[in-house]
Amino acid sequence: MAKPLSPLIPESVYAKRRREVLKRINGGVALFTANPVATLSRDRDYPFHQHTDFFYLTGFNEPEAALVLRSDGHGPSSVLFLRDSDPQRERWEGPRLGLKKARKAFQVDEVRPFVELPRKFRELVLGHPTLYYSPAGIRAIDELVFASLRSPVESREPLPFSVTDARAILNDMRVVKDHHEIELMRRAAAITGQSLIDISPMLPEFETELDVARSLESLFTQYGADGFAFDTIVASGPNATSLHHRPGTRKLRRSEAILIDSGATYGHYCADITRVLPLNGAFSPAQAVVYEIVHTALTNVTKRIRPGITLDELQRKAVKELSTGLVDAKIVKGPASAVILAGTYKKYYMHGIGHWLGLDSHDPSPFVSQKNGSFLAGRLRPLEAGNVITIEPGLYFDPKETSVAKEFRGIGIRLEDDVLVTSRGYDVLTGRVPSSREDIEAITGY
Ligand SMILES: [Mn+2]
Repeated sequence: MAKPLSPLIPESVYAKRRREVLKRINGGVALFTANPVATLSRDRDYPFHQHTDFFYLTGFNEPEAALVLRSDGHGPSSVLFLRDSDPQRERWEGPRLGLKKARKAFQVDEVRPFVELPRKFRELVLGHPTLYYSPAGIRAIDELVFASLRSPVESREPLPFSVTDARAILNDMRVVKDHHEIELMRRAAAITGQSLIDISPMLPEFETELDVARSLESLFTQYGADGFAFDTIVASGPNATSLHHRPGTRKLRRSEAILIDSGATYGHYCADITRVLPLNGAFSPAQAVVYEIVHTALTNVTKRIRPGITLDELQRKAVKELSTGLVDAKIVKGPASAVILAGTYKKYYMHGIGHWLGLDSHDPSPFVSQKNGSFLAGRLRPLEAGNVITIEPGLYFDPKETSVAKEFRGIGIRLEDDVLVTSRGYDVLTGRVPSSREDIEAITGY
C-alpha cells in the first residue's frame, strides 16, 4: 500500500531519516507536526501545504498529524498521530489515509488518532530532559509543549526542563540531498525548464502578465508537476525592477522584456529558474548591455562552485563581476573597486547571490555549528557535495533612478539557475534552459 502523494521516495528512506533524528536527539524526545489548514475568510481555506520538516520525516501530506520520536529506549521510539477515517468528512474533504492503512504504510512503532495527542503527550515526553520541537504555528500544540514545562516545582514527574529548536537538526540533515532527492530535483528542474522553453515563442500571443503566469503553470502541470515552488513571478517592463512582483493585468508591450521567475515542484521538491525574454524577439541595445553583464556574472560565479567555497565568497565574486560590468559599460562611474568599497552597487544589486533549494524554495541554510551544539549566528557552512543552491545575479534600475542614463531606467534583469554541488565541482540542473542572450533571442524569435 503506497502512501498518499509520496510514492516517489520509499518508506525505508523516511524510516532511516527518523532513525537519524533519534540518534541526534540523544536521550531527548522530538515533536514534529503537520501544518494547519488556515482559514482565509468565512468558508474558504488557504491551499494546504505540508510543513516541510514533517514531510521530510514522513512523506505524509495530510493536516492534523504529528510525529513523536523518543530516544531513551523505553517504550515506543516513534509514534505517528493522524486523523482516522471519517466517511462523512471525507465526502467533503476527500479521502484520508486513516489508521488502518497507516499501520501498514509507515515503519513506526505506533499509529494513533490525532485527537489523542494532547492526552498522550505528557506520557510520551516523561523522563526526557530535552524536548526538540519544530513549530508549525499551531497554538494548541505550542500550548502542549509549554504545558509540559510547567510542572510544579519539585514535581515527582520528570518532565522536560528544556525545549530546543528541532529545526537545527533538520536543517543539517536536509542540506545534503540523497540520490532520491536529487532525482526529484532534476525532474522539477526539467519540467520548469521545458515549460519556459515551450512558452517563449508563444509570448506575443499573451495580453497580460497573468496570462503568461497561468499558461506557464499549466505547462508545469502537463509535464507532471505536483505543485508550485512559490507564487509565479511574471514582471513585464519596469515591473521587473521589483524583485518579487506579482503578475497582474498590465498589458504587455512589444518593446519590453519580461522577467519570469518560477518553479514547479515534483515529489514536493522545488525548482527555481529565472529568465528574461524580449517580447519582440530581440533585446533593445540598453537591455542587451545589462543582460550581458548579468549573464557573464551568472557564468563566472557558477564556475567557482565546488565543495569548500562559501555562499559569501560567491556573493563577493558576483558583486565584483556586476560592478566591473557596470563600470566597463559606462553605466556607472568607476573605478569598480570604489563602487564595491562604497557599496554603490547595492542600488542596482540588492540581494544575495542565491539560496539553498529543496523541499522549500528557500531551503534551510546550514550554519556553522560549535562544539557545544549551538550555531554561530550568520556564519554559513561551506558548500559540500549534495547541496543544491540557486545562483541568481541581477541588476535593477528603478524607473526613477537618476544616477543612470535614461535608457537604462526601468530595466530589471535577473538570471537564475539551480546547481548541484558535486564532489568534483558542480552540475547545473537547469543547464538545458538557454541563458545566453543569443540563445534567448533564438527561442523568442518568432
Ligand atoms: Mn531563487
